[in-house]
Amino acid sequence: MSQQQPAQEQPTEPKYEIRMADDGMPVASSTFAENIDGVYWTWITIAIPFFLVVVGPMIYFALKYKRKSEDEKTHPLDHHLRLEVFWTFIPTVLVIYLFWVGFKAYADASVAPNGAYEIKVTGQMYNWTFEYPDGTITNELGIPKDKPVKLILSSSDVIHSFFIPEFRAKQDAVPGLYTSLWFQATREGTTAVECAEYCGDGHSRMLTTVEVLPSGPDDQQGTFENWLLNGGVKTPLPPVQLGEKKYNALCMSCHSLDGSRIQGPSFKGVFGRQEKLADGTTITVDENYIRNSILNPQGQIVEGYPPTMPAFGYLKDKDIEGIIAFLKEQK
Ligand code: HEC
Ligand SMILES: [Cu+2]
Repeated sequence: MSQQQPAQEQPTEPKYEIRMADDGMPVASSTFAENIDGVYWTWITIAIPFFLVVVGPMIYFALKYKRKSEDEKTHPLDHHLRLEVFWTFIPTVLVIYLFWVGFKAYADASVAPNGAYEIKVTGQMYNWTFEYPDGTITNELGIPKDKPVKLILSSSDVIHSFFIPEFRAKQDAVPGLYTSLWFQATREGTTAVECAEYCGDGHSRMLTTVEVLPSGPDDQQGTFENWLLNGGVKTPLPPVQLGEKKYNALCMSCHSLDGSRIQGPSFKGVFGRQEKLADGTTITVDENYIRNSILNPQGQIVEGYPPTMPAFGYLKDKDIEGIIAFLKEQK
């Protein structure tokens, strides 16, 4: 059923890019990211030499002093107080030091500063929604640079985990519970947001982006405030592009563009298609059918598919029109 498409016909992949630093880690793009990397490198630099110093001689001695026969005498020396005090003392000091390093970084990363900008985040199989204080709802996070931001997370189905690798920030999103996560971004640009808790077969595609914008007046192009005023876009998009953006954020995990079946029917050639429904009737896919499928997916179920599509009641008319325009393009 799934056909290979020539490369140029592939849908343009959304950019879920993570910028990488020279040390092999994602670029540290939040105020506490370097602290957290510091903990990591402290542990690594202490753990690797200790591992070698302990395990190396252990293997060597185990081989060298292996008891060769039943009547071979073991060495009478089995205790050395000074040596034991010595090798108990050093690890104790080290462990206390490592605890302190880790605890301090954890405490800094856990407590949001007063007055942080609050955004409500909801995880759902398989997308994220962000709700801003002014009521704007988006599927891609936009935040001001150099300002503390606090996310209040929850989930409408199973446990997800909200993860921004560049920020070294991760927190579970749990149904029926609010958790929180804060950070202050230090670098402009766009980076990936991942789901870090296996949540179902669309988990690996539960991706979105966070765009860090300079803070400034809301009538100035390119600022976070202007972005928010425009409903979460830098410049208002033409319908097809808006639809593509919504598709990437909300529908891609279940509907392909290349004819292959994921959870739902492919959108390849969807517009104008004759569809057999579970109740035995046949319909033609038109604007109203698509609109109803988005707002009330349980109303008409395509035959042979499970009724698992969530409703997207919060989408604005403009978004739905964009999606319809985008689907018409999928010939
Ligand atoms: C969790 C998976 C899932 C997501 C996410 C999802 N859908 Fe669906 N969708 C389905 C399934 C399963 C069906 C088939 C059963 C049905 O008709 O409800 C379906 C059916 C449809 C249909 C009818 C298709 C046809 O061939 O008749 C349309 C249109 C549709 N979805 C649009 C969307 C749009 C637009 C989005 C994003 C805003 C979306 N869906 C997101 C699972 C999903
Ligand atoms: Cu998830």
